[in-house]
Amino acid sequence: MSLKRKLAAVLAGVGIAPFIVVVSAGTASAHGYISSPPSRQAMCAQGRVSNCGPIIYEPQSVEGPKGQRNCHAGLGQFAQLNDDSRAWPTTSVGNNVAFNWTLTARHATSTWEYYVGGTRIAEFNDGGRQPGATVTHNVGLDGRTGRIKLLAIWNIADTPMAFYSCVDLQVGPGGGGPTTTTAPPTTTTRPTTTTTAPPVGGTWAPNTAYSVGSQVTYGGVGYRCIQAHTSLVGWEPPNTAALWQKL
Ligand SMILES: [Cu+2]
Repeated sequence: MSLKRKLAAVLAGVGIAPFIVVVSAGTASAHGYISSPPSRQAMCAQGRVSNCGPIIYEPQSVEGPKGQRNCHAGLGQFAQLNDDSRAWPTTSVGNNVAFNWTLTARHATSTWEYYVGGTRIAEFNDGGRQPGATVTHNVGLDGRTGRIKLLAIWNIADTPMAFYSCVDLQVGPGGGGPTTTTAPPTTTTRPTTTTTAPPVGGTWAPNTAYSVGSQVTYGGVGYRCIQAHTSLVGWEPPNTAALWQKL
């Protein structure tokens, strides 16, 4: 191949790759939510709560104007998330909790806020920086015990919008230790409040590197990978046409 043609081929490749990324970010991968301890939308997406509505397909999309104090960003299609009369499972924690966000679009961030009741118990100021694909905050619960509903808010720096996640917690007495995910090697029975991947049915899994041509199943349907990537919760094949092609 002549140098000119080589160069043209390289440029064509470079031109296509960013285009694909833009398409996938614009369609299905927007935004973020608290994945552990599982937020209400995570519980729904993992199938641990039924009759959740369309949130099961896009737990990362609870986006609404800033300044709200609810679990559903004021969105009618996600109203179930704000229904406290539902039997939301809790996660058992101590008095300090590590909240992990899964961000499928890394928006420049002003602040992260954490509320219990009407009280803001923590705030993290990112000053407009772009976060990584995952973000962890350690939050103290100030001696609260028993069942609590925590509301976390991700405030975007360059839009009027924010993302809302409610997490139902059972706060143990005498806490102080961070929430851990270490599995006891002993015979101790452990409550099934884990942060493992959702049992969605199929061979697709989050946090997995897929190369072009890899084949998976999801929801009873086969898919072939058309762009190499590392999967994330929220990037399930039905949500990411730029990454997966139906077989
Ligand atoms: Cu977004």
